[in-house]
Amino acid sequence: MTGLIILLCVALIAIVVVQIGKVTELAAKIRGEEETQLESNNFHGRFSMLFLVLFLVGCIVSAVYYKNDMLGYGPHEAASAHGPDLDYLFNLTLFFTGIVFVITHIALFWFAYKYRGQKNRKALFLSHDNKLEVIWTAIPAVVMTFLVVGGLDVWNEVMADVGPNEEHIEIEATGYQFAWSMRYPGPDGALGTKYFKNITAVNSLGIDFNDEKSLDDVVSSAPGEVIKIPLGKTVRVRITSRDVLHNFDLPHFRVKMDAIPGLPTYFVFTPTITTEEYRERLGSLKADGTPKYPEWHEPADPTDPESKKRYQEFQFELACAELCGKGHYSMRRVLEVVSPEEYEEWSASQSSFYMSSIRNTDEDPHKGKLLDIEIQERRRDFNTKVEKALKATDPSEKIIRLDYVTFETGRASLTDLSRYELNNLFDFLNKNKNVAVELAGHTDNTGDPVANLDLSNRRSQTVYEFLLNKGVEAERMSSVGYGDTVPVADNATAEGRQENRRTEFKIISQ
Ligand SMILES: [Cu+2]
Repeated sequence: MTGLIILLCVALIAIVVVQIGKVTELAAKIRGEEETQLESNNFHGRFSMLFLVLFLVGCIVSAVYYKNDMLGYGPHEAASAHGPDLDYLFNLTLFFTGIVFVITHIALFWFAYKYRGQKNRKALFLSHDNKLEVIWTAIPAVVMTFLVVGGLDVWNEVMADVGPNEEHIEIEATGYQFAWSMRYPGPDGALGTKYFKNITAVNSLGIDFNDEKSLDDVVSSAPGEVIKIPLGKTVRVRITSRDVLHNFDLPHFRVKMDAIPGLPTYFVFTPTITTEEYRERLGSLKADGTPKYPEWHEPADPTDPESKKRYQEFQFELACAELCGKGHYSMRRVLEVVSPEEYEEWSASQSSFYMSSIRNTDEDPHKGKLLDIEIQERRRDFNTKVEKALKATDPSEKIIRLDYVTFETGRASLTDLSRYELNNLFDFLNKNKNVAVELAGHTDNTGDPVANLDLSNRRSQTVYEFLLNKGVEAERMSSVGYGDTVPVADNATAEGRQENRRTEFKIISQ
């Protein structure tokens, strides 16, 4: 209905314009061409003055009206250390170009009005004027020099890389169609190397796992995952792309850099405000208790007046600022600035990409070997368990399962990796000279019970001999095979049987 009315209005206006044209033509014929022309000149001259006023007022009013929505104004002060410098440069440029903008527009329309065609007015042909040439070359030259030198100064500061010993956090952003893959350095604080030929379906970044630094790197690729960075710490982002040109854009931090396939770029910045503080700024109140920025106090969900307010739901975002394909929009990621303590806590809770997706798969170059970190972690676990057992009073709590002691199937010979756990046991016995232990072998219930008993006996004996050879006194140890007589889980399931095949030791005296 509305569409029809609009269409009718447009048609009517068109008819009116045509009719006015016809009337003017007729009037011109009656009154003579020249007079009509002069009248038309006067009309257009005045009209251009009116347009000038409306246009300039419109420009200024809209700039003031939308001020709080623009980066650098109202609540949108820069959220990074270098941001204010860039904003200042923008304002400085806006100041000079603003002056030129206003002057040229006034001159343009004023001239159109002042020198409109009039009776007896002759055109002035000004072919050359040295003074004018000098003026309009010199003034822009001086202003431009000022802007360019100031701009270079800011550029050098903003684009400076971190110093060789400067404390910083380095993260990596890899753009691809259509998402960002973020990589964090993990506890060692260093990102591992990567190489495009290593890219596989699982290892989509091509990380080189022969580089020790890669093993603890954390990868966050899911678009819904929040990117966290700590407040007040220098962050260096290594920016790369896997396919086409993308652009790493954090508008609130005034960070923007191309992600180019084959050419790593970077951006260094320091966040100066947390997400929570930025929300408070957006939701701040005036002295009289009314909102400073009312639009941020509207409900975040327009259909639900009870929903949280917009400022409470505010998030910094990472966007791709390069039109990189039809899924371009889906490259948005949320970025959260948190306190350094919260960042540390979050960082420690992340599991490394290598450990969760690569370890012991066919892509793992360290498959079948124990890594130093694993050896240390197992040692820590073992020590915690024995300490607990030493303190325990209940005899059942004095039994410790040797999780990583395993044997060749159906045989009593130790697998190669078992020695690490047995070394832990040896160190424990060596340190606690009063401790005496019983070494026990257990099997599941598959096969002949007599054979199981024999196998468990031989296996516990192997452990006994291993420790004896290392120098533990024979009188502090005994070895027993329990066969399938002491199950700890249900033998009906594969997992249960796996649980039941085990080697344990029990602290007899201490
Ligand atoms: Cu993109």
